[in-house]
Amino acid sequence: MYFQLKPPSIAKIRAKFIIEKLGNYPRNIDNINLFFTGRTGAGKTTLSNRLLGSDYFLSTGHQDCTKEINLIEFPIGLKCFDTPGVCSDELLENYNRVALGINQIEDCPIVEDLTLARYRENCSAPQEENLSISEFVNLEFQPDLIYYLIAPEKLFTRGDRQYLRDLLKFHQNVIYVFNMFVNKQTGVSYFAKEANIQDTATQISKVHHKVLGQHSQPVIIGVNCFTGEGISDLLHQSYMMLKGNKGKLFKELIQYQQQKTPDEYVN
Ligand SMILES: Nc1nc2c(ncn2[C@@H]2O[C@H](COP(=O)(O)OP(=O)(O)OP(=O)(O)O)[C@@H](O)[C@H]2O)c(=O)[nH]1
Ligand SMILES: [Mg+2]
Repeated sequence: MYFQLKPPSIAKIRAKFIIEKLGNYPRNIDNINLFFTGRTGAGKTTLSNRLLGSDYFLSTGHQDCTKEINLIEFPIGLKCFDTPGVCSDELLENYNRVALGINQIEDCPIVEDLTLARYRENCSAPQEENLSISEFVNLEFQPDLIYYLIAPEKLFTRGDRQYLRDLLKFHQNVIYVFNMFVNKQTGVSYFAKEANIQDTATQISKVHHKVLGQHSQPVIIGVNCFTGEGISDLLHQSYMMLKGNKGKLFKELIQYQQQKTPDEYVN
């Protein structure tokens, strides 16, 4: 075959409009601190890149095994934090815990300082700062919303459950994002079996109910961080969870995408 024509990806087009809207947003919003957390390799950095439509981290080679706390700052007041992964290395997990303001794991090296890498639009390299824990705490980056990335084929084991228990004691605005891995060439989903997905969801629900009570329903959604499928649902759930002025930004992002995507797709 000489030519292989593929239709454009709607998910990619939509992601492009997120960054466009954030760049032209007409007014400042209340500060929104959005955190990405989850197990090492679950897809935190890939999702932040896909969501923000720009390969911020890839360009500097920081995407694999994030060790610093990476912060993307948008002039309108949105801050996105990509944190070190949990459940692989206890020291890395303690960095994650410090970033989110939760208790560190005892009996393992305690973190006393950290590196915050700030990425800003149009800057090729991040600005890195070494901060003591108290200096970091004084910056008051309280999470408004947390995307908890989960690779369901890896299940939700004891370490994950312990981490989630600790997280929920401090923060309740958590969206559980199942990253449905796809083959990068074909875009076809693989790995996670229905039973894995069910089992992981059940384990999460148990911990969630135990810490927050039976009335609190966990918000679990499926996305593919690589292709961007499911991101519209993620934005919608973010709007529902944040509500008020902060939630409005997500609503406007969805509306902007809905307005612009059909024309761009046809073109
Ligand atoms: N094949 C495939 N690879 C994916 C997909 N999503 C993410 N990946 C890859 O999985 C690897 C890990 O993803 P990352 O986004 O770096 O994971 P992370 O959660 O940021 O990991 P840490 O920073 O180490 O905690 C990367 O090499 C991604 O390219 C997918 O849908 N399909
Ligand atoms: Mg990462």
